[in-house]
Amino acid sequence: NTVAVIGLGYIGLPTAAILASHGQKVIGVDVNPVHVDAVNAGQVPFVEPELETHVAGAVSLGMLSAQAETPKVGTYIIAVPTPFTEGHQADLSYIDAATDAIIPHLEGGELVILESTSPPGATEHLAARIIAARPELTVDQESETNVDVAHCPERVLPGQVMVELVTNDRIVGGLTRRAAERAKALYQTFCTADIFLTDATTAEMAKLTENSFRDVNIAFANELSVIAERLGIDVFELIELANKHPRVNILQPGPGVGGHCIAVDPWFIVSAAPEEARLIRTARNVNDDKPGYVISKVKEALGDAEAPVVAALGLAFKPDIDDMRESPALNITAQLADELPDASILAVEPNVEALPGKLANRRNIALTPLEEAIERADVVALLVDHREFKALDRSLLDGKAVVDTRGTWR
Ligand code: SAJ
Repeated sequence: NTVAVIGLGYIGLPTAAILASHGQKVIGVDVNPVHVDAVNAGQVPFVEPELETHVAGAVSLGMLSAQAETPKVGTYIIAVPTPFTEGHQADLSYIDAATDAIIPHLEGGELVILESTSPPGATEHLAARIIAARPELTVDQESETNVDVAHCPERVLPGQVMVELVTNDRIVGGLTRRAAERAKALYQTFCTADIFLTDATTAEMAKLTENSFRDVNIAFANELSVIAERLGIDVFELIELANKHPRVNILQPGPGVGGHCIAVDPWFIVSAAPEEARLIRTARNVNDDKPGYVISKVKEALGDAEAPVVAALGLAFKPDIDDMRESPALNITAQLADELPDASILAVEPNVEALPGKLANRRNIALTPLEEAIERADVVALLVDHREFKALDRSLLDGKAVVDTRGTWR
C-alpha cells in the first residue's frame, strides 16, 4: 500500500521521509520542480536539521521518490499550504487543487488524510468536493467502497521537526471512526507518542487553538512591554518575577509574531466565529501592532540626527534559522528603509548570504557584518535573539542608543 504525500514543503517532506524510513513506500508529489528534483537527488530544498539524512537514506533505498503528477495509490496525505486572503479568510485553493488531482484515481477503499492546518469545516469541505465530482462514492459510511477521510494536523516545531514527529502526541479527527482508526495506524508506524481520536472539526480546532493560545499569551507579553515602557520599568524583569508564581507562565515579548503558523491560524478561528472570537482577534491586532511600535522607538532614539545609521540585527522570524516568512524583523527593516530615506540601514543576518528579495532593491539597506554594523550605527535595534547577538561583546555597545526588543542584552 503506497502512500502519496502531496506537497513537499516544511511538513509534507519530513512526513514523507519519516514514513519512508519506517518501511512505507512513499511517492512525494509537488508542483514545484525544484522540490521534486531535490528530493529525487536525496536533497532538501530548505533548512531543517536531520531531514536530509532521512531523505537521502529513503531515496537511496528506493522507498521515497518524487514527481509532479498525483499517482493512483491507496493512501493520500495532503500537506499543502493554507494561506489567508487580504480579508483574513482561509484560502483553500491549494487543498482544492490537491483534492481534484486525487479524485480521478478514487474507486473506494482509499484513505485520504488532510494534514494542512485548516479552518473548521475544511475536512468536510474536502469530502463534499469528492462526492460532488464522484456521486457514486461515499465518505460517511464504513463500507468496502467508502473513501475514508480524516484530518491529522501536524504540531511540530520548525527546527525540531524530525524529533517532534516521533515524540509529539497527535490528534486524529475522522469523518468516520474507521477513517480515524486507519489514519492512526499509519501514524503509529513512526510516532511513539499517544494518538487521540476525535471528529474532524474538533481536530481542526485543536490545532488552531494551540497556536491561538500561544498568540494570546505572546500578545499579553507584548502589551506588558508597552505598559512597562510607559511606567519606566524593565518588562523582562517584570515577567521573570511574575513567573516565579507557581501558576503564572507568561511568554516573552518581542518585535511582533512571525512565521506562517501563529500569525495566521488564529484568523481561521476569527473568521469562523467573528462575533465570538473577541480576545483572539484583539491578541492578533496587539501582536500585529508591535512592529509599528518598535519603529517608533527607533525613530525616537535617532532624534533628528542627519544621515543617521541604524543597525537592524536579525531578519528571520525567530532565532537561529533562515526562515523569513511573515517575519516582523524583516518587515521592520523594510519599513525603516522606506520611512527614513536619508538613513542607512545596516541589516545583520548571520543565517543568510544575501538580502532577501523584499529588501534587495532598496538602495539604503545593506547586509553588513555584525561588528561593522554596530560600530557604524547611531541606533542598534535588536530584532531577533540569534546566538551571535547573545554572544556579542557588550562593550561594543558603549555610547550607542539601543532598542533591544528581546531583552537579550539586559
Ligand atoms: N514568540 C515570541 N515570544 C515567545 C515565543 C514566540 O515573540 O515567547 C514569537 C517568535 O519570535 C516567532 C513566533 O512567536 O516570531 C512564533 O514562534 P514559535 O517558536 O512560538 O512557533 P512556530 O511558529 O515556529 O511553531 C508553532 C508551534 N506551535 C506551538 O508552539 C503551539 C508548533 O508546535 C506548530 O507545529 C507550528 O506553530 C505550526 O506549524 O503550526
